[in-house]
Amino acid sequence: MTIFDSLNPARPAEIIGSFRTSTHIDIDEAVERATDAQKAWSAVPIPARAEMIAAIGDVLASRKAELARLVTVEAGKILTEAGGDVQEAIDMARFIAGQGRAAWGTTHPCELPSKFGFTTRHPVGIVGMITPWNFPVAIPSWKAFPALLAGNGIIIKPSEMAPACCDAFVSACVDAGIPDGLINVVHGFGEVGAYLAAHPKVRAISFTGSVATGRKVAIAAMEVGPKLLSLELGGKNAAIVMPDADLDLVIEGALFGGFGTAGQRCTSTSRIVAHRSIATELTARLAECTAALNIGDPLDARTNIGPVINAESAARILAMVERAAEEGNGIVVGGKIAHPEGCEGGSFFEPTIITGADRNSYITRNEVFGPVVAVLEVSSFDEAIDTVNDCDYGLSSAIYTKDVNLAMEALHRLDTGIVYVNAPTIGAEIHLPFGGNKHTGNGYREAGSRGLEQFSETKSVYIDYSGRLQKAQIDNREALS
Ligand code: UN1
Repeated sequence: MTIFDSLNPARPAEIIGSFRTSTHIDIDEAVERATDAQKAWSAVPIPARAEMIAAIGDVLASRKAELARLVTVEAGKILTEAGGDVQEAIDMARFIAGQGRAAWGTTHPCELPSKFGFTTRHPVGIVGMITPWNFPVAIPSWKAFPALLAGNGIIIKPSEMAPACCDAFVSACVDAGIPDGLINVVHGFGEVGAYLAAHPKVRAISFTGSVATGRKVAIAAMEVGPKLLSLELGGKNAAIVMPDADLDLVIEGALFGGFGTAGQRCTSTSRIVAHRSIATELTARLAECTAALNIGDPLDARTNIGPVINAESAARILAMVERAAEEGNGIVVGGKIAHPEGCEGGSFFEPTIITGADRNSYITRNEVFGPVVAVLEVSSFDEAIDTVNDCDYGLSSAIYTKDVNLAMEALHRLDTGIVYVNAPTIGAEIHLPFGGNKHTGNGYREAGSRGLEQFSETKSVYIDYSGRLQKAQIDNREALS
C-alpha cells in the first residue's frame, strides 16, 4: 500500500492530507460501482438530474469559505483567487442546471414527405476525468457537472498535488444527495491515470494538463479501442499592445494575467507583443510595478503572489529563465527563487520580466507555467498577429487598442480559442466555450453550451410517418415532384 502526502506549497512541513494510491482493484471496483449507479441515473429525467446539480451548487456555495481556504493551503492560490476557483464551480452548477431545461438537440426537415428528423444526446456510460491542481475545484466541476447532466457515471483522478480539494468537491456532491457510487475518486500518480484511461469500461476520458502527459493519456486511452477523448493542454498566451493602448490598463492586465496564480494558469499571459513605439515605456513601468508585488503566504491578504506548486516546479522555472539569459535575453526584474519570511521551505519564484527575446527564442516558444512574462517588440500590427500565431499553442490571446477596426481584424486573425479585447488573457467565464487550437487541444471545448459534447453521443433520429417504404439516397426526386 503506497501512501503519499499532499503538502502546503507555501510551508511544505504542513501536511494537508495523506492519501492512498489506488490500486488496479480499487479502480476496477470504482468502475463497477459507477456502472451500477449509472444505469439508474441515466433513467432519471434530465431536469431532475439538473436539480441535483443545482443542489450540489448550493452545498458548494454554503462551504465556499472553507473550500477556498483548502484551495489556498493545498494549491497555493491567494485567497481571492481561491474563492474565484470555488465560485467557478458554483457558477458551473447553476449554468449546467439551467441546461437541463434547455434544448437537448435540433430538429431538421427531411428530404422525403411525412418524415421528420431530430437529434438527441445519449450518455456515453462511464467517464474518466484527469484533473490538474491549478483549478482543483473548478476544473472537476467543469467536467463532472456536464457529465452528470448527460447521464454518466464518473471516476475522477485528481492531480496528486491537490487530492484534498477534489475529495472536498466530491463530498459536496455526496452531501447534496448524488446517488451512491455515481461519482468516485481514485488517487495517485501517472500510472493510476494511465490505468483509468486504458480501462475498457471507461468510454470517455477528459484530461486537463500538460501536452506531454496529454499524449500519454491519449495513447493509453486509444490503445484499448477508440474512446471519446478530450484534451485541454498548454498555452503560450500573448497580449498585443498597440501604440494607442491605454498603458495603465495594459499594465494592470499584464500583472493580473502574467502573475495571477503565480503564472500557473493555462491561460496566463506569458508573452507581451508590444509595438516598438511604446515598448520601452511599457517595459519600464511594468518592471517597476512588478518589483512592488508582494510575494508570500497566500493566506495573508497583503500577498499578491503565492508559491508555485512545489520545489521541482521552482527549479524548472529557474532553469528556463537561466536558459533565456544564456541566449542573451535580459532579465529586467525577478528571475530568482524567492524565500519570503514565514514560509520556510516553501517554493516561490519572483515575478519576472524578460526582454530581448523574439518569436524564435526558447522563452517565447515554451510554456513556463510560472510567473515569467517576456516582452517582444514588433513594428506593425501584421507582425504582431504573425508573432502571436507563430507558436505551437493556441489557447488565449488579447489585444489592447482603442481602434475598433484593428480589434475586429485581430479577433478574426488570432489563431486562439479565446480572444480578449482590452482585457488580460485570463478570466474566461464558464458559460462560454473554453479551449484552444493547435497543441492546446484536440478540438473539444469545455464549459458553455459545448461542454456536453465530450460527455455525450449525438443520436440522429428519423421518424417516417408515411406508412410506406420511402427510399432515401435513391434518385427519385422526379417521382416525388
Ligand atoms: C486553467 O488554467 O486550466 O480563464 C483554467 C481562466 C480561468 C480558467 C483557467 N477561468 O483563467
